[in-house]
Amino acid sequence: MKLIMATGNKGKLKEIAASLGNSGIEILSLADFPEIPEIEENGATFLENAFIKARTVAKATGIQALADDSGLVVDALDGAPGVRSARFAPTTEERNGKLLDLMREIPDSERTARFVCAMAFVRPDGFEWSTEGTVEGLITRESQGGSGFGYDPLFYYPPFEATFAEIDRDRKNTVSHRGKAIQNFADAVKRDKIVL
Ligand code: ITT
Repeated sequence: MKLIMATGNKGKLKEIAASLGNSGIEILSLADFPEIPEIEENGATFLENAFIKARTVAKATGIQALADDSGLVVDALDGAPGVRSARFAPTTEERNGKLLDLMREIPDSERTARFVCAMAFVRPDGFEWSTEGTVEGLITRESQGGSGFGYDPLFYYPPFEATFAEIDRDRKNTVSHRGKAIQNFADAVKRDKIVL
């Protein structure tokens, strides 16, 4: 069966494809549908934005869609960058530099943060389902590691004593916000709560 991942983010897509690797699901992405215009993510929450993306893509293609809206929530910054994680600054480098700057004076004990991932599944017949995954960590004082994407080099995960950019994709998927959300999706498919 076909499933469109309603994302243009290659980092997300690789993680999701790795998690659903043996499921028999044929995963397409927005790269396969260049005619779909850019989707405006104007929701107030991760979940609202995930549904905006999944509904738009399911409607435009007539194929069931799964969307991931995610971001980094930093306690010392009152939850920023949050739903604006992708728009915090123009490039990944600038976003990460800006976050490090804003956190410069924050003591170690107050550097707590979490990644949040809301996932929304929408079928063209109107069936909808959603889930959320989170993972707790700390914001580093400098960029550490070269794997992963986005804010991964700044997100220190204490149980692994490493940032998400210092571990490989499969290890990240075992504990990450996205790994948890996609596992919930796979479980729901397995238990026939979602019929693809
Ligand atoms: P799509 O909307 O096309 O899926 P996007 O990159 O715009 O792609 P979001 O709107 O959900 O996605 O923004 C997510 C932001 O949070 C983006 O800047 C990511 O780099 C960051 N982010 C989300 N999950 C992450 C992860 O696992 N590791 C590092 N950064 C992450």
